[in-house]
Amino acid sequence: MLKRRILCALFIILTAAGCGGAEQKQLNVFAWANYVSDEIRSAFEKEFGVRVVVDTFASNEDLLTKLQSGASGYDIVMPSDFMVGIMVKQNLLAELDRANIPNFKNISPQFLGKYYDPGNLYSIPYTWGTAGIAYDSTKVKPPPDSWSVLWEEGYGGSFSMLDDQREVIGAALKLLGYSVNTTNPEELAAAKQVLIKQKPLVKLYRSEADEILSSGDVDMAHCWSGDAFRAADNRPNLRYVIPKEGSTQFIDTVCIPASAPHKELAEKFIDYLLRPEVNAKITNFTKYGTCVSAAKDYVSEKLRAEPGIYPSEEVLSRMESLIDLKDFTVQYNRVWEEIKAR
Ligand code: SPD
Repeated sequence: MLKRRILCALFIILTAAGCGGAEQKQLNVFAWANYVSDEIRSAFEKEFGVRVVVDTFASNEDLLTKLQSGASGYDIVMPSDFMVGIMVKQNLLAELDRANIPNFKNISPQFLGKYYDPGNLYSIPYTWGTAGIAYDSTKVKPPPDSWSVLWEEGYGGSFSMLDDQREVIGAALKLLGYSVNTTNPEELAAAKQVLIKQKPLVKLYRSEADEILSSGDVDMAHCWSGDAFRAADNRPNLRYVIPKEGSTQFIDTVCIPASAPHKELAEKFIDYLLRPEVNAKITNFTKYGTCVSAAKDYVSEKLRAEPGIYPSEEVLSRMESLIDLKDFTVQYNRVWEEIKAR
């Protein structure tokens, strides 16, 4: 009897201390596909004695819709640059407690204080990269240097476009010589027309281009840089090009939703990601650029020397970051819906 009472008391004490609830010990992450490796996930689980569950999304708009629909249950989300600003305005993100993120000091200053979150009150940079074209050099000849290859009849049915409205409309705008952030209705209408013309040639719209390039489903893909190099590990004939007309450049971030059930644990996770050795593992896995200077020492030499991952200043000067288009966003939404519905 005494033993049972002692056990009961122990159970109540542990539960009140938050040690007994299984719910307290789960970190729910909502990330881009192939962004959080099993290695990172399980090492964090082991060190912190918690469970990490990772779900994935394919575009910033999908992530926004999920957060707008109410308590998502997610503790960590990974919006890109322009989407951070949109989410802050809609009160969807929690302010980060820097006291719980001492490794914030490891972030390279060039990735801090950006337009989308000037004080980095809500976001820390995770990786950075570009959008371009990955192609099988034995099948796509001569090597493409322009977005126009994605409009060539001869490649009809053999390539994919990202399933991401700002990126796809952005590629069409660049093809036409316009800004990816245009709010000129005529320029947007012209982009819509070329995308409608392109649609019969597109095998599929898919953001996880690394997967369909690796499996051989497509020979060419509009994709993000890291995904092209991930696929090239499985298909060595793949090459990545940033078209001469220019393209988009992005910083993907780590944030905590305002409704996160486990904010402190989420901050511990963010701090963990900012350890140089851990951050280098992220880069070695995702093949995107690191935002932590000391991590570069642990990044594989091959990746450090890859101009498709760390482009020259000349190439970077042709890139644009996506920005929040405010009220004009509805026009882009409409164009995207029309293209997808055809
Ligand atoms: N597999 C990881 C993909 C990361 C994509 N970042 C998207 C940037 C959108 N502008």
